[in-house]
Order: sequence, then structure tokens, then C-alpha cells
Amino acid sequence: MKDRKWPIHSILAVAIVATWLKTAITYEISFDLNIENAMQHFILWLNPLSFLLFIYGFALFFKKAKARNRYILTTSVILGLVLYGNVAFYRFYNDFVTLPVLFQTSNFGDLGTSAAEIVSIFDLLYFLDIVIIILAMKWMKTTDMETVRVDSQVRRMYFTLSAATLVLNLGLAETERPQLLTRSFDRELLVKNIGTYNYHLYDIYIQSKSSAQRALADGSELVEVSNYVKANQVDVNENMFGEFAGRNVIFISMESLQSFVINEDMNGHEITPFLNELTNSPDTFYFNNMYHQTGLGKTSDSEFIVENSLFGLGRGAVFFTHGGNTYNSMSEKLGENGYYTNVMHANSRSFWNRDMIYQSFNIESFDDVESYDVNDENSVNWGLKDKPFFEQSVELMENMPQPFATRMITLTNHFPFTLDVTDQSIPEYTSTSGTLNRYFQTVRYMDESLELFFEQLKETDIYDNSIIVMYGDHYGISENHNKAMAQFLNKEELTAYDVAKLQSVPMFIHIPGYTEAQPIDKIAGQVDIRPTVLHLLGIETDKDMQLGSDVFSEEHENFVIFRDGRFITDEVVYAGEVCYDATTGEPVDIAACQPYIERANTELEYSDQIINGDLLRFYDHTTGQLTGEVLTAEDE
Ligand code: GP9
Ligand code: MN
Repeated sequence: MKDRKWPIHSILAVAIVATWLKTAITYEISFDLNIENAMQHFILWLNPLSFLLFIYGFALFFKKAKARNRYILTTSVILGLVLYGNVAFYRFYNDFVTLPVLFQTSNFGDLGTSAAEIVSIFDLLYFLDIVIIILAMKWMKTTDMETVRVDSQVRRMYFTLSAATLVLNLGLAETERPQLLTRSFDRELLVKNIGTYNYHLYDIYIQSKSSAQRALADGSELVEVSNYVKANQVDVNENMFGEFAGRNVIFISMESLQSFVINEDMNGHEITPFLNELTNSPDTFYFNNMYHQTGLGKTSDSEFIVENSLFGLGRGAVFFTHGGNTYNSMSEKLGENGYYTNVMHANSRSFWNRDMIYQSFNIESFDDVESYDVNDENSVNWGLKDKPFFEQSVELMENMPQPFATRMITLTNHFPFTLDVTDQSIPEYTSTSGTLNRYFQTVRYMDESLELFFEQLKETDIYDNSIIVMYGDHYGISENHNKAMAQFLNKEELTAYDVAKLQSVPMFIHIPGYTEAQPIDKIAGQVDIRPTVLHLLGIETDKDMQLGSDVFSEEHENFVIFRDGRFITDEVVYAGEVCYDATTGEPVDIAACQPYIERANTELEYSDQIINGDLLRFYDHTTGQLTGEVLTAEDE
């Protein structure tokens, strides 16, 4: 055995097989991929192979065994880091990392407390293939210890095999999922079908395409988008339009708040007593069928949507990738209508590129962490606790010229939902998910903070002259906690239908002094917030290049599109590529969803086009006209 010589490329073969198996096993245990049939399972196992054959295959170009081995080892380490990066990212975001997000390293610094929740010592197992490769290099003596020339014929055959594997993979994927690469708003589908490694290559390609898109755009694309926007415009509700003109507007972004906690008990404890009271109060419109539409950009996406009534991007956070674009934000519009505009958020300015994009939004001032007194006592988790945040914010507000429009971004109810014992008013929930268990406590803390804020604001002259718009920014409990969630909701298990419905976030428009408000159960999304609020203030939106619709309008359509192409209407829910009956949650014929699928894709594509092409630079929002250059192009 000792003198046994292994064939020349044994190490290469070991590396490919080891990394292949590791990758496939990682898919199985670390990602929650919805595998529906044997073919999908086969594709999942097949998909790392083409890339691994390709990338490890460059070893064939090295003549010296030593150099070859060094190449193989380096490659395995890099691939290990990429895969593990995905695993860690997935644990936090329940999604796959994209290039733009990867370069937002400034964000990861602030993930401090969360990081400990995310990594574990057992994660070293994700690098097991490297150990195997090293051992193979040590023990498997090959016949080519010195120099060897690989026949170019062999190389050609080898790479043909790699290409053939890719073609097979793509072919099978295409049968399972037509238009996979052309209409891919859903990263899970991509990873499922072409694998993480190919997915990253694809992502790089898309990223360069979007940069090119801006360079090549001349605005003519806007004609089509603009026609669509005009065709979908709804009439304003005359009874509400301008009813509260001149009042200050206070937007409150309620971190990670989902609707499933509203008017509910957790083990006999009311979760949100203050908000519950508002749901039935004649001075408050409670929107109980409102959904978040955010993607990877989370809070920042929700800000983007509310400001622009456009979607964030399917990949990465638009705050980063397109912070320098031309926008006609809600803040800018409010500014043009005499408002002083502001954001309050006790975090550093550059976090999520806020300082940059707020300039593009024409927001006059940003009270960041520097405006607040933050110390160990008044901080938890990600920073300043919501109660002191609101307290100090009221003081800041008192110094603002009126009317003002401000957005307050809360923080305490953020993953991993940690809270000092003294701030815990209700016990933890009792499931296997610590995250969900703690969530109820931090939600309760938010509820108390809001109550306190209202009380403090009432002591100033601001309250009576304001409207307060509160909305959940995005989900707080990801699908990783479906089991615990099912327990809380008293269900056997959660279907794609349930998960889609869980994306509901509460919204409140609180109008001091008003007496005619009722709960509103129309289906709406965050894109609808901007026209709804602007109309209450008497500001027209008919010239805006935007995709929202006033929820108070008689013509408002019960249709909300999620960033990944899922949608909800009053008849159907489309999720996980299945069409469900909206009331029963039972699967129905896909035909019932088909027309909406088309529309959802069209809207998402238009939104992407506007952002990727930076098209609003060709649009004059005061006249509602495309600028001269475009018109000439059109006339030709
Ligand atoms: C941090 C806040 C939270 O500034 O925006 O970000 P999130 O993780 O919710 O997107
Ligand atoms: Mn958030």
C-alpha cells in the first residue's frame, strides 16, 4: 500500500467530489429551500458540479504538482468562505447574499450583537472538504510527483464535460422553471436551480448589466412606464383630499412589527395594548390589510418605498446601489409645499448610506446618533432604546419649524430582540424559537414607547396640529421560525399562503381631533402610503412617476405585489408558485392568478427600469412631461 501510486489527477478528483458533497449537504441542512419533487432534488444535487468542474479544472494548466495542489487548496478555501458567507447571511436575512450587499461591509460592523447569535463553533464543519483535500495531498502519492504536461486534448475534453454539465443543469432547470434567468426576482429559485456558485456569477453579470443600463438609458423607456402609471391612476377621494392640509406629519417606522401581534394575546398576555386601543379609535384609521414590500434592504427599502412609491431592488439594497440617482421623493414634494423635512434615527449617518440618499431625496435635516444622548444605561441591542429615543425626539421636534414632516425610525424591536430585564413587561413566549419568544417582549416594549411618545407629544403644541402615520417596516420573524410560528398561530404547519399573509404589517393614521375614522380592510402595500398621506394634506400626485394608489380612493384596487413577485388580492394569494384561494388558503387553478402574475412582473420591471436607468433624470415632475431630449427621440 505504501508504494501505491494514485492516478495523476486523483487530488483534483477528491477536491471536486469533497466540495461537491459538502455543498449539496449544505443546501440540505442550512438553507430552507422549498423542494417539491424528485427532479428539483436532482437539480439541487447536480447544480454545484458544473462550476466546481470548471473552477478546479484550471489545475490542469499547472505543470508542477506543487503549484497544482496549491491552486486546488486556495480554490477550496475561497469556495468554503463563499459558501459559509452565504450560510451565515442566510441565518440572519433568510436570503442569499448579493454583490451589492456584500460590499456594504459598513453594515456588518454594526451587526455586533447579532453576530454571536449567528455563528457557532460547529460551523467549522463547513470547511471539512478542505481538511479532506489536505489529507489527500498528504497521503495520496500520485504518479506525477514532479513535472507533468497535461495533454491539451484531455483539457479540452474536460472542459467540454464541465460545459455539458452546465447545459444539462440549465436545461433541466428551464423545464422546472421557465424564464428562470430572465425574470428572476426570487433568489431562492436561482440558488435552487443553478446553485450558489453559479448564482454569484449570474449576480455579477446582472450587476454589470445594471451599471451599463444607466449609461445607455436615454429616457425613452419612460414613455411606456409613464403610460402604465397614467393608466393605473385612481381618482382622489374628495371627502378626504386636503382635509388635514398644513398639519405636521410624523411618520413612525415601527421596527419589525408584523400584524399578527395586533389584537392578540400571548399565553394570556395582551401584546400591544396601546396599539389595540388605536385600532378602534375614531381618531385613527387602522389599516388591517397592509403589507410590507421590502426586499434585502429591509428598513431602508421601506423608507425607499414610502418616499418614492417605487419598489426597492430585487437584489441588494437600493439605498446603496442607487443612492445618487435623481428622485422625486415625498420629502422633496413636501418641501416644495412648504414643509420642513427631517428624519430622526439614533444610528450613525452613513449606516445604510442614509446620509447620501437623503441628499438625493432632498431631506433637509437628519438627526442621527449625534443628536441624541446615548449611553450604556439607555441603550440595548442595536443602540438607543425606543423610550429615550422618543423622549429626546420630542425635544428635537419642538425646535423644528412648522409645518414639518419627519420620519422616526425605531430600533429596539430588532433581531435578536434582546431587552433588559427591567424593560420586560411580559414573559417570553414558550416555543423552541428563542427569537420568537423574545419578540413578544420587545414588541410590547415598542407599544409602551409609542404610548409614552403620544403622552409627551400631547404636552406640546405639536400634537393637535399633526397627523401621525405609523407602519411596520418589514417582517420581524423570518421563515426560519415557521415551526414556532405555527405553534403560536395554532396551526399544524405553515404553507406558502400562510407565510405570505404573515407579511402583513400594521399601519395607523392617527389624526388628533378627528372623530370619523374606522378600521380599513382594503388590501394595500407600502407603495400606497405616499399618495394616501399626500392627498390628506391636499397635495396632488397625478404627475408623479410612482406606483402607489391612495387607499381612501373609491377606485383603490385590492392588489398588493411583493418584491419577489408574490401577491395578494381579495380573491387569490400567489406564493411559492402556487395560486391559493384568498379566503380558504386552498390551492386553486393557476389560471386564476395568471393575469395578476403578468401585472406583478410588469410593475416590478418598470420599477427596476426607473431605478437602474436612473430615468427620473429625464422627467420633469412639475409638468409631468418627459424632458426635451426624450421627446425629440420619441418624435423621430
Ligand atoms: C438600522 C435600522 C435597522 O439603522 O435601519 O435596519 P434593518 O436591519 O431593520 O434593515
Ligand atoms: Mn427594520
